[in-house]
Amino acid sequence: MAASRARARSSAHAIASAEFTYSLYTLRLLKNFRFSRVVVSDEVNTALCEGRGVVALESSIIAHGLPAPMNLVVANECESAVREGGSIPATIAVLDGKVVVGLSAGELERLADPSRQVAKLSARDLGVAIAAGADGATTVAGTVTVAKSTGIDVMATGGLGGVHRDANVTYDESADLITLTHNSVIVVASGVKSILDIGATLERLDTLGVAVVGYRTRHFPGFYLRDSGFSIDWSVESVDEAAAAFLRHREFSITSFIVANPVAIHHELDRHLHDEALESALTKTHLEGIKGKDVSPALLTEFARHTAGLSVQVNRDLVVANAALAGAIAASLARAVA
Ligand code: PSU
Ligand code: MN
Repeated sequence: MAASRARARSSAHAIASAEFTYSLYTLRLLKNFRFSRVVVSDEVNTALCEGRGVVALESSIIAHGLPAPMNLVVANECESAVREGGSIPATIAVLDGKVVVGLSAGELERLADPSRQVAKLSARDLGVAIAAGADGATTVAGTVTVAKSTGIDVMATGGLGGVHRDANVTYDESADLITLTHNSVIVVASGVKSILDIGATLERLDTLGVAVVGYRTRHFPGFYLRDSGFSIDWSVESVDEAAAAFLRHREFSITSFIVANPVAIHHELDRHLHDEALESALTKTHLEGIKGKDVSPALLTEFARHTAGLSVQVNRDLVVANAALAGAIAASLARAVA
């Protein structure tokens, strides 16, 4: 008797949850139809509907941040790393004026092809690029914006944009920062790029109310280096702790939640070489009068030249590690809200 009641209860529950999943599917289909400028891949769509972990990956690092042909290799490595972490990767870009969430292998290749000049799309560029029917690769700001509107809670990148060293004169502060004030997602990054004014960037993140926690560290990472010299107030010791802290954060704030993950010990750049390369990169871009969205790619390129490619290898190692960690955090988050 008791057993049959339990069976009835559990089958009622199964029907209710099937209906719920079904209505989520319908909702998402309708949404896709209504906003047909956004194309979510079948795999990502199914994962979202089933409540599995999904990680958004940016594409500006592929099109503008890393040299070909290694950029495509890294893009694929990031996707595999997310899968190994237990989640589904969704690399995001704009192709022929459509926002694609979950690029196919062919689409990734197209984006990584250096002979195609794809635009660098921050959040403000999305609508204009779509209307123009353009191709574009999304920065952290662009990616987070699309991720949030698609229902993806976690993204991974190499290093966030931030306040540039001469910002007191140029006002050059990446739109990544302001975008993190109104998109409640987890962003896994190895801190901010070391070409920036890291202290000023941390102050801005504080002012803007963006949460920052170190992953097993209280030292804020310096992108190519494990330690930027700045400390962080909070750290988490596991992916479950990161997911739980984000869920609590989201109850009180609409801002993003940065998980700062330092590059592995054996992979960091030699500090002396780093400082030399930085000096040289800053001088060169200043002398050449490089401005706007070309600043970050130009600094990264000069860094690579000065370190004979070592910096690119470090960038690769750290972004793949961040994708793996993001995959594990997204899976934990999915379990926590199931
Ligand atoms: N992380 C990397 N390499 C990159 C970037 C991040 O390891 O190239 C990109 C991201 O897309 C980030 C952008 O949003 O650089 C910042 O550019 P800007 O400073 O112009 O906002
Ligand atoms: Mn800028």
